[in-house]
Amino acid sequence: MDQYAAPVVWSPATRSHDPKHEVWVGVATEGTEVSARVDTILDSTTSAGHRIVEATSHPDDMLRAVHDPGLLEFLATASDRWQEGPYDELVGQDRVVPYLFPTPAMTAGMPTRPAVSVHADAGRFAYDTMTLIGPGTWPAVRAAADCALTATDLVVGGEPMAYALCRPPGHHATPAGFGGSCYLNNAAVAGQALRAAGFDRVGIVDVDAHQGNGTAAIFYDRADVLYGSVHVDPAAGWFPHVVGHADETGRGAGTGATRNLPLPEGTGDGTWLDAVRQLADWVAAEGCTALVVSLGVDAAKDDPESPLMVTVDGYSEAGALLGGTGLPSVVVQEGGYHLPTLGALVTSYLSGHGSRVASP
Ligand code: SP5
Ligand code: ZN
Repeated sequence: MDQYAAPVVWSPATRSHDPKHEVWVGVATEGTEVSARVDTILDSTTSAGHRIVEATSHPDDMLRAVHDPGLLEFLATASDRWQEGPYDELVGQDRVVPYLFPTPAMTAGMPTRPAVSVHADAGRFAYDTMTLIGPGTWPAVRAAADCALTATDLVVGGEPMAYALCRPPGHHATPAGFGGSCYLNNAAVAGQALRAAGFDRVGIVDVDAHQGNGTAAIFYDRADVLYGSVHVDPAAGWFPHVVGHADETGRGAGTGATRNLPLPEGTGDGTWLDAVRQLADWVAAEGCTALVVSLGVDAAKDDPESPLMVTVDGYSEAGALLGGTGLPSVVVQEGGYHLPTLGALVTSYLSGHGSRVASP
């Protein structure tokens, strides 16, 4: 059988987000979630013979089904509010950075109202200081969601799999919060769109090095969308730090519909693939009729953002395991920051997944 050349859905607008820097432990560090990620993945997938498809614009309904409207409104307007000043003049800084966080530690059950100043209001939605908003952020964020929705359309139309080259990534975006380089949850949007298109039960398998706390939060109480993740153990001091432990398995109607498989630092192919296999078997056994893969390739051994040690062949085997479910699949790009190997890791995953699907 010829290798199945999965469609790669992208948008030039995803390049317009430039984080410029991330404020990490109080220091402005160079951002790792850079637009060159798009170009290297586009180059590799083109060379590997994939069909390159440009995303089309979609309405907001699927975004609104997984996110609070307040988050969408904030993200769409925050940069304009910041540019109105006086931040550029005062501090020479044109990115939206949160200044205070109105967590329960501050509000203590008191009545509160949204802050008028955007630097204070940002903390109503931002949960870290690393995920900055510039003038090009919202067009890219919205285009990334369109990539996920266009890839979903292709799968609904009969493609056995489609890859959404989403950037910025999404799996850390919660119902009403952004962080971890993520603004809107592209994988959750795809999962919701598959449900809306008539797939009864959707499985989301997340192989990014970090647990997708946003996706977990969005579906924690729901039985119709399963979420399973393999990631570096947050209890070992890794992002997202406060969630992603093995005993978090869902709540209410969603009890049992979440699985977290944390792994120790230094874990390589063997143990990591055992966990991916468990998640693939789980979504198939639970009666899912469609699959979303949160494809972070930052579990790779050369990646600067995680201590996992997965190889390029490991990613191909992960693709074969998830493709082996036989489920129609929307594969959504998440993290992955080592530019020299990023493209090869993505094409390796896609070739593994594609080796298990029949051409339409
Ligand atoms: C989507 C995704 O992979 N998000 C990654 C979120 C984890 N980022 C934690 C960053 C920790 C600080 N990294 C230091 C590098 C300074 N630029
Ligand atoms: Zn990650």
